[in-house]
Amino acid sequence: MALFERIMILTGAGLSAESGLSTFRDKGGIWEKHRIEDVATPEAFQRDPERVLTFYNTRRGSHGDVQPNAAHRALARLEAEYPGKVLTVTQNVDPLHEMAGTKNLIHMHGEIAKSLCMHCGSRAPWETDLAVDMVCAACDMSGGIRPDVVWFGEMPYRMGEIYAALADCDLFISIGTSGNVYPAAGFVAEARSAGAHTVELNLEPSSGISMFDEAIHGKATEVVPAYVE
Ligand code: BJW
Repeated sequence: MALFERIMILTGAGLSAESGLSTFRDKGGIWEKHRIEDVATPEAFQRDPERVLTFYNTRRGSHGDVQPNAAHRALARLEAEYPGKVLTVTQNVDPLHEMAGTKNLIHMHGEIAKSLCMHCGSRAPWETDLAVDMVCAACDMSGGIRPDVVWFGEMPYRMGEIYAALADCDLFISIGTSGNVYPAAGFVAEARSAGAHTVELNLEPSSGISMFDEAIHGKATEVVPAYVE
């Protein structure tokens, strides 16, 4: 791989598919079994918190003993060994990047292993199933504990840092994402207009394929190690 000074990597559900986690929009994916409006919006939580918490308790359960795959490990090695700067921004709420050893990481859609109190904004490790009547240990209020994930209509996390990195990167690599959800789907255009070389590594061409200078299609565990090593 040519030497770039600042690499930004955007990852999505396809990266964790071979670790056994479902993607959202593929055949058999999460949104085939659940309607977004029922489980992944603030309005859904207001209307029927029990339903939303059941959905996330089940999801968190399925994350129980997942392990990083060869693609997560290749990205962690890249960060550790690359002479330039590498920032990984993930849309995934699983902990597989950090389990593989990635350190310079932004979870823009939050983390399923944490809970968030809507009353006081405090976060806590999420150790038992969440319930509607849980009391926040920080503010003593009940009824506001939710998973620390970003739902439709909410602002993804750390956007200022992400846009600054996009304006500054010279290589942008998008991995395992369908390019359907904004603002992440717009990152390739930002990076490109800042002059970065843009690369897609995905099972199939994403919705943003025309914005990429280079694309390699195949399974993440095959194409990611081959590209970054
Ligand atoms: C493999 C593989 C293998 C498979 N190897 N590859 C019009 C109307 C209303 C709203 C909007 C609108 N237009 C835009 C919006 C905004 C909305 C949005 O984008 N909606 C679209 C649906 C149109 N976005 C938002 O509301 C966001 N907030 C926002 O915009 O705030 C305002 C703002 C403005 C400006 C700047 C900043 C902010 C919030 C979005 C929150 C998304 N949340 C979720 C749920 C998180 C919690 C949870 O996990 O439950 O995030 S939705 C879901 O989609 C999840 C994912 O992170 C996200 C992206 O999915 P991803 O990762 O791309 O997965 P898939 O399944 O789509 O694709 C997988 C890919 O992998 C496929 O291409 C496969 O081929 C590939 N693959 N196996 C390699 N083995």
